[in-house]
Amino acid sequence: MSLTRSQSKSETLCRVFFSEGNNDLPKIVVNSAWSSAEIYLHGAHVTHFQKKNEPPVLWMSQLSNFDPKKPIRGGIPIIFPWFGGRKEPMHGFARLQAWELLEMSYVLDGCVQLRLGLPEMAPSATVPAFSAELFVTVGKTLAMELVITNSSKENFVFEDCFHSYFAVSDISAISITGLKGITYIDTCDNRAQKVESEEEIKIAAETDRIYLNTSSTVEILDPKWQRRIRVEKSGSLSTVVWNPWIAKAQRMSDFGDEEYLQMLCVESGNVAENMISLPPGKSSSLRLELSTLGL
Ligand code: TA6
Repeated sequence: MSLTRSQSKSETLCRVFFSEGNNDLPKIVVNSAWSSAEIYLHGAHVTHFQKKNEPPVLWMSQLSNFDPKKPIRGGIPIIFPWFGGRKEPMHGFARLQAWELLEMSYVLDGCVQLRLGLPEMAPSATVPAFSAELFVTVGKTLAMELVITNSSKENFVFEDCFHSYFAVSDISAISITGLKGITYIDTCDNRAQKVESEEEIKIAAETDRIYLNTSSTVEILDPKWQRRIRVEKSGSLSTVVWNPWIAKAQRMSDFGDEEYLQMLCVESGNVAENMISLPPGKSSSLRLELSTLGL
């Protein structure tokens, strides 16, 4: 196969290889000119993204399971076709399935794009025939796109979400911007609906908020690490902000008791009132791009 000059240049700037990850689960390792990333086929789960000479962007629990029947704790779980625990399994089945690598391509300026597919599943009473593909582009930023196609003859109502876990220096030192004035469901207060009043949100207790009807870019300001993590999205109307704090962290077996101090979830999707109703033959696209900047 002859490579174009730019492609061969991209190939020299970026290396992709397969390896046996934790518990011998297959993973793909990407080393670009600017960053590194790891993606497990289990759940098409991005478990690592880090810019050179910077702290990791994504957080992983030291106690995470790597069991084909359990979700990985940390990174970016793919939540589909439902969010939350109203049905089993919690947060849907997509993050528990073995996805397949369908394509790998070098895109310009030394980035690489992976296309992964969720193997076809038999339709059920609640989930009609669909296809799901995930695109992951690794370079100066981490870009992801979840494309769901309704291949049935009926409406497909579902929720989708990139449940991103971010690494922070110290939960008490960071703040979150971009959500002022947005209505949210406070799941720590009987799902009361409230309006965000803070320009810079601080975390000082268990926090579990579903912000609705917002396509805003969110930033996590981290003064101790002198950086901002920018969470840009499209095709998403919901943003979830979650930190389990002390008691909930202690209740989770795959989450260290002290780990809440160095993580924060800012999740990008379409959940609750923002769930998607996809007509037959149509596709939806949920996009996320993560970047880091100085403070
Ligand atoms: O996104 C917030 C949330 O729904 C929390 O309520 C908490 O349950 C979290 O997701 C983690 O869910 P998981 O199933 O990954 O333990």
